[in-house]
Amino acid sequence: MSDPLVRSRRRLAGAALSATAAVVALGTVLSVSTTANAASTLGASAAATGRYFGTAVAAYKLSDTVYSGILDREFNMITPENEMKWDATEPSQGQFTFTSADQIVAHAQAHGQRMRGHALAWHSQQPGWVASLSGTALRNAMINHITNVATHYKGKIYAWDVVNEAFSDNGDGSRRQSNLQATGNDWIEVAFKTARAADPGAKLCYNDYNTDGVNAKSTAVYNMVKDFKARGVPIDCVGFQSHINSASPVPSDYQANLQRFADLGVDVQITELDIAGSGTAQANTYARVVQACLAVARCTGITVWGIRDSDSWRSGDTPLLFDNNGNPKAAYTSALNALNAGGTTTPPTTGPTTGPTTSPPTTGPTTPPTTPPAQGGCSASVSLNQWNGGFVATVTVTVTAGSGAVNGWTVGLTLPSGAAVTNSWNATGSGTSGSVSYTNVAYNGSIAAGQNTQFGFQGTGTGPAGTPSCTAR
Ligand code: 9MR
Repeated sequence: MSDPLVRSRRRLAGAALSATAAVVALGTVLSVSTTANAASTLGASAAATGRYFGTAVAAYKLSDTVYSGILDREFNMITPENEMKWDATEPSQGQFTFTSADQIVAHAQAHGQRMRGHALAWHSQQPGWVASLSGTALRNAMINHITNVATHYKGKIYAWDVVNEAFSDNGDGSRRQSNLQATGNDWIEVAFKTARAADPGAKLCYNDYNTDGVNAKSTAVYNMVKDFKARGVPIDCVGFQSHINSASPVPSDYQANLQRFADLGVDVQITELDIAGSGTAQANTYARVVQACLAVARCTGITVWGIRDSDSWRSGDTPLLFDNNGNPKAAYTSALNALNAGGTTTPPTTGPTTGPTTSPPTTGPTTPPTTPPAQGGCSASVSLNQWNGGFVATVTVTVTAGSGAVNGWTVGLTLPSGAAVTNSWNATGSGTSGSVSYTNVAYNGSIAAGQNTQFGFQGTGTGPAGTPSCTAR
């Protein structure tokens, strides 16, 4: 008798009643079961809105199967917790060790995870030898460090924390006093330009803590980013560490702060998230942070600073998403639900958004030289990263196979008119324009037959063209 519309309304009413009963009976479980097509891992759920979900990783834990099991199931971005820092990668000047960091990169590549490089220039975790340097020597050491590390990982890094924690907590927006700052206020932009030259495909980020809300420190960073964008200094992203505890709660203007940076034309990311606490309070705070990122279109991802509570640098705060046994906590479910609830879809992932106005041509060979041996048993070739207004030249000096070892070398190059060298590394330079030459330093003069070494220099204008000369001793 009743018409189909009424029958249908009754069915809907009945369904609504059962759903209400389910809410009462199931409580919070309902939010999981009613989310259509909900992804079941953090990484997959973040990917549904074009974002990533990452974690800090320690290389020595990769052999722990509970650890790597969670890592590979849940996370699609990795930040090495310590392995890419200056003390780890250049323990002695000019001697680079990448073993542990390479292990993490290999793991990421084998499991489809992307990498955030951390950190090229930082006042902390510097190797001991850096403490004895200052002025130009320190500036050149920093440039050499960035060039070598970023070159080693060229093409393998989604984003680099180029400079970490360079602003003070004084409340006056000043720079942090550090040995790097003492080399001149331009050290940060030099670091970014150097990183861009070494790996033009990586996004270049500034990363800091206590910048999560609008305050004097974050405003100082904001002004720096604005200035960089105005002057064409390459910067693509800003990282907000977000180490949250009772002394440092989530600011009320967290989302607004992310948004004001995004409005400058950079991506923003939550880079070292951990939230002290437990239970519902902790779970709710995780949801709040996730929601803030999802509400900002250019917030492209979230990284937590470790996997299990026991992996945390602040393990006493139990600040992470998994307990010591690797079981997901309420905070995990809450973060996942918040991700599954969706948000503003981020723009498609692209490469760096600023930088050279013309793509840097690779004018030199990237492989060992193919030039004929020059007099004295060595040859040299240049790999050039050129951008609008500047360049970094990486020179490979190769001792001719079968010619016997050499104990020293000098390479000569010619710079075009208007070009000038600003600094160099792993060699002693003579001249800054026109004809310039570079001679080995103490640790790279002796080279066996068939072996090679590299040095580099940076300058303004157009880099050298043609084949350099090489004289061996
Ligand atoms: O988690 C890192 C810990 O293992 C190191 O001992 C510590 C040393 O400085 O650095 C920790 O990571 C820091 C990160 O690199 C930068 N932001 C603050 C992090 C916590 O101190």
